[in-house]
Amino acid sequence: MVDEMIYKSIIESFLNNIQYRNRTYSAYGMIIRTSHKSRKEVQKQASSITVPRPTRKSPFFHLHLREMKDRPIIDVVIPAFNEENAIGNVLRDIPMDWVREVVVCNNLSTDQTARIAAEAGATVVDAPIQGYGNACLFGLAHIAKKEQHPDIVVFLDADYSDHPEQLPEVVAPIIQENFDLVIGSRALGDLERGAMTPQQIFGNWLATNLIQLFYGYRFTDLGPFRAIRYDSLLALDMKDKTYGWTVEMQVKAAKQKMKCTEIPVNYRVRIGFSKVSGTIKGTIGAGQKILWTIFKYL
Ligand SMILES: Nc1nc2c(ncn2[C@@H]2O[C@H](COP(=O)(O)OP(=O)(O)OP(=O)(O)O)[C@@H](O)[C@H]2O)c(=O)[nH]1
Ligand SMILES: [Mg+2]
Repeated sequence: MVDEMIYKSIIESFLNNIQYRNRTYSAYGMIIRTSHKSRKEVQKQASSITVPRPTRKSPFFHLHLREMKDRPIIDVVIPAFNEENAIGNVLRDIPMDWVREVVVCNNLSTDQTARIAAEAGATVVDAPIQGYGNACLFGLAHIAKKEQHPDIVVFLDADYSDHPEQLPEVVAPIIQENFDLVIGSRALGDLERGAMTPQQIFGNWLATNLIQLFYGYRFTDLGPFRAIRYDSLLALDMKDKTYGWTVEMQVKAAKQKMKCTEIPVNYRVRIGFSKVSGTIKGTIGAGQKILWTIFKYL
């Protein structure tokens, strides 16, 4: 009987999670340090921010940003492995008036990814070791060398699944409400049919519920599109070299009691060939890594 009730509540919770919108988080009845807002609220908040309209050529670019309140320096990190058909679209859609530098972390691509990214104005950093986390670490090493560190780092994927034009919405809670970490949640936004596999949806549900259970933080996704204050990112001391990267960030942020939130982001079917979620090996490998990472930091 008890088993049946537990089973029912797990199924209900899972179904709640795949309804993707307007969910009542009080249903989970756990500590909710993450806060969720409706898309309208988020868009309104983002549109009310005064953002820099700098020309990147200006020698006083940083000075302007520093001097003016609410004008943070934002750098974007994009891990990319053989994304020649997608990377140009991603770079085109990033609202560059919000961003100082876009760092494409080219992870041993054998196609034209690096050339296309450079031609589109991004800084291309070569990550000579395969792995999502590795690519991000190389991108961050490049940023760390800069004289002027950013205030915020935004991560997003190179396969054009994310909607880069939502960047202002993703950074808004950091700028306006002093959050440390903002996760772009695909579970709260519009998900194009087929953009995520059922295994991915289930994996995210499981991982976020385990984080809630063990760390007391309520997330709904481990999505790649996210923003974090640079000093908070340094405090996390990120280590993961593969697909534990996103979950490591969330688990460590929860452990350090950082101020975290989520905003709804849209997600579409990727351009190009699936490398992780579309393959059995990739799905099992990423799943294992994610679960292992959750338990590792307990
Ligand atoms: N698979 C893989 N992706 C990498 C690597 N380095 C960087 N990436 C990039 O990391 C991002 C996420 O990888 P994806 O292959 O899109 O993973 P996914 O979104 O889980 O699954 P699919 O989009 O279905 O393949 C993409 O921008 C990749 O180009 C790497 O070593 N392996
Ligand atoms: Mg992808």
